Amino acid sequence: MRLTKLNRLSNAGEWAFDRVSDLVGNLTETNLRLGVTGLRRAGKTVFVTSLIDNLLKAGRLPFLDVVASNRYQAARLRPHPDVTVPRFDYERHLAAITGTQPGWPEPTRGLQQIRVSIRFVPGSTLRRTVQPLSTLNLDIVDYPGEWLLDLPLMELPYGVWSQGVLDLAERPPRAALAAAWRHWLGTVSADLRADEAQLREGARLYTDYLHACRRSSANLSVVQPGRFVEPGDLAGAPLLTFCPLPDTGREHRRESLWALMEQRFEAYKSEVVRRFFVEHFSRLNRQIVLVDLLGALTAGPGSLDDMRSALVASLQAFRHGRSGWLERLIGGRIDRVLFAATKADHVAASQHGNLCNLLDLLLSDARRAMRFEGAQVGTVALAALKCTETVKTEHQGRQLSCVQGTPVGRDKPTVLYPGEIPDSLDLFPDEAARPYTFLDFLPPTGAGRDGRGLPNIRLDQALNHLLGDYFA
Ligand SMILES: Nc1nc2c(ncn2[C@@H]2O[C@H](COP(=O)(O)OP(=O)(O)OP(=O)(O)O)[C@@H](O)[C@H]2O)c(=O)[nH]1
Ligand SMILES: [Mg+2]
Repeated sequence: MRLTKLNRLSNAGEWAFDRVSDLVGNLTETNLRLGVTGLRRAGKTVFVTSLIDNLLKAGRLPFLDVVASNRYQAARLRPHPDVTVPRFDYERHLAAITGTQPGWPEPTRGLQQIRVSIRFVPGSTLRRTVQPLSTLNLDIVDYPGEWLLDLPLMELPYGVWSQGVLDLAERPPRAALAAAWRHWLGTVSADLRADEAQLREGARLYTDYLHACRRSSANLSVVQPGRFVEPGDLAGAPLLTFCPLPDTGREHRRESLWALMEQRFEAYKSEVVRRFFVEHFSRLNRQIVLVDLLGALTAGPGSLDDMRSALVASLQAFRHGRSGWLERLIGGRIDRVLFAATKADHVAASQHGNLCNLLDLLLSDARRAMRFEGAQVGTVALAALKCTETVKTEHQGRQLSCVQGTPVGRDKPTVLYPGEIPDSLDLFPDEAARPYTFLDFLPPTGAGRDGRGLPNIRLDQALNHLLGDYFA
C-alpha cells in the first residue's frame, strides 16, 4: 500500500496520525529508552521539553535525516506503560517557556517519565516493502540532577565512602561550609553505643553542609547522597538519618554509632539507589550526557574539577558497549552516547567549535573507556532553547562576535560580548582568577508560537547521532 504524504504540522498531523493508525493495522513498534544524564541545572528538563516539542511539530529539525528525506510522518504523546511513575509535565514546562512572561521550568523535585511515539517511513526498500510505516516509542525519564550523584555509591562500602567525603570536606572551599558538622564529629565516638537522637543530629548537620555546598557560588557538584537535599517522597524517612564518620580502625560493636550509620547507609544503597538504577537506568539503549560547561567556567577552577569528578564517577555506573539485536530489544547496554555542552546560545556561534573541543578534553578518559567497550561516542555543542542571536559589532576597529538576548534580571534585549572559549584545559591563570562570565538568559518572547517547535541549536544533529539508525 502506498501512503499519501501527510501534513506534519500540529493538528493536521494528529488527524493524519489517527488515519494512518486506522489504515495500517499491523504495525510493529520499537521501544527505545533514552537516558538523559546530567548534574543539577545541566539543562535536562529544558532539553526534554524541547525534544518533545520539536518531535511533535518537526518544523525545526532540518538536518534530522528522516525529516530531510521526507520520511517523518508525525509524532504524538502516548501513555507510558509504567503507570506507577508521574508523567513528565511537558505542557506545563512548555507553558512556562512560551508564556507572555517567559520563564524557566522549576528545578525537578521527583521522578517523571514520558513516551513519545514517532511514526516514519523506513529508509530501506526492503524494510518498506515488509512494513510501509514504522513506529518508534521513545521513553525518557526526568529526575533531580542530585540523584545522579547517588549512582557511584552502589559500589562503595560505608568506610570508603566516609573517608572520601571527609577528605573532600577538609579542603577549601568546603572546609568552611562543613565546620559545624566536623565540629560535631569531634564530639562523638564511632565505637560507643549510640541512640536515634545522635544519628538524627549527625544527619541534620551533614545535610546542612550539603545544602551549603549547593548554595555556594563555587557551584559544587559533589553533593552526596542526593536524597538528603532532594528527598522526593522520602522526606523525614529514617533511611536518610546517617552521615560519614571517621574510621577508628578498631572493630565496630553492634549498636555503636558506626554500626547504626553503616546499616542506614547500606539500606539507602539497596532501597533507594539500586532501585532507582534498576527501574530507570539499567535498560537504557542510548544516552545523552548534558554538561553545563559554561556554568562551571563562570564559577571557577574548583567547580570544573568538581563537575568532572562527579560526572566521571556517575558515568561508571552505566553499561556501555556494542549491543546486538537481542540486547537492543531487552536493553542492557548503551551503544551510543552523546556528550553535549548545553546552553551553547550563551556564546557566539564562532565559539561552538571550542566549546565542543573543551568538553572532549574534559571528559576524554570517560569517552575513551566507552569507545573501548564498543559504544559510538559523539560530542556536540547545543542549545535546547535558543535564547540569543549572534551579532557582529565593531570595537576599536575589531570585529567582535556578540550575542543578543535578554539576560535574567533585565527586561530588554542587550548585546553582550561574552568573551572567547579557550581551546585548552589550561583555563585559569591562577586559582583565584575568574576570567569567564557567561550570563543566563530568559527564553525569547514568542518562542515556538509559529508552531514549528522551540528554536534550538543542533537538536537535529544530536538526534541523528542518538536515534538515526532506528529510522533506517
Ligand atoms: N540559554 C539557555 N539556557 C538554558 C538552556 N537549557 C537550560 N538553560 C538554563 O539552565 C537552567 C536549568 O535548566 P533545567 O533544564 O531546569 O536543568 P535540570 O538539569 O533539569 O536541573 P535539575 O532539575 O535541577 O536537575 C534553566 O533554568 C535555564 O536558566 C538553553 O538551551 N539555553
Ligand atoms: Mg530538571
